[in-house]
Amino acid sequence: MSYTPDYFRTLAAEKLTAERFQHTIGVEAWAGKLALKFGLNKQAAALAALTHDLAKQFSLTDQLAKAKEYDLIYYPEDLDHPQVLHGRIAAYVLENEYQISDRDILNAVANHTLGRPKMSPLEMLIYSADLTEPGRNFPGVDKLRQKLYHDLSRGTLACLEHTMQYLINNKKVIHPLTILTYEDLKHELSK
Ligand code: DGI
Ligand code: FE
Ligand code: FE
Repeated sequence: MSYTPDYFRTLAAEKLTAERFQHTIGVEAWAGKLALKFGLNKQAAALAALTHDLAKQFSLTDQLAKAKEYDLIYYPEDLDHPQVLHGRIAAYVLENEYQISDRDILNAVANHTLGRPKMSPLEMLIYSADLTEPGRNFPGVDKLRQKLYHDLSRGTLACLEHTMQYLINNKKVIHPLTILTYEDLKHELSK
């Protein structure tokens, strides 16, 4: 059995709510355009896009339990904010139940919520396409899309800045990985 984008699109349609499925195919479409623009593997982008939120079908309580069971708790903050865990859980399931072995795809899924220092182009692509897919309509999203299409790394930095500002405005805790990702990319781009 080979697990193709078509397979995971059907799985996502079955498992996810209609709204989350719409979001998922929005990420697939936008990630596909960006992959073409930046010379990245379109099939890999589609696979990561279609699977990135698959673990969101589980309740937060179940996500927390699975993350503990699979040894996916890396920071104390993970326990206080279990909504950041679903990417890691999806990547674990893809590797262990679907025999997906492409490390870059697994990393892109695992790190789509918080990023990580030294993200690959595919990881940046999925992180940013998730925030700016066609269904998102927050103020400034078009500017982010333009920045991204122009320059993947600088666009991703702008996405991180947007997310941090959003968290500050809403008095939410900025996860340490979000900060590390931001500082790493900013440093990388200042060289
Ligand atoms: O799964 P999505 O809704 O498509 O988007 P996501 O995976 O980027 O975000 C999932 C949730 O994680 C969303 O509610 C925002 C939250 N989040 C992302 N970064 C941080 C965060 N929450 C906190 N407290 N701190 C972060 O740095
Ligand atoms: Fe997500
Ligand atoms: Fe998402």
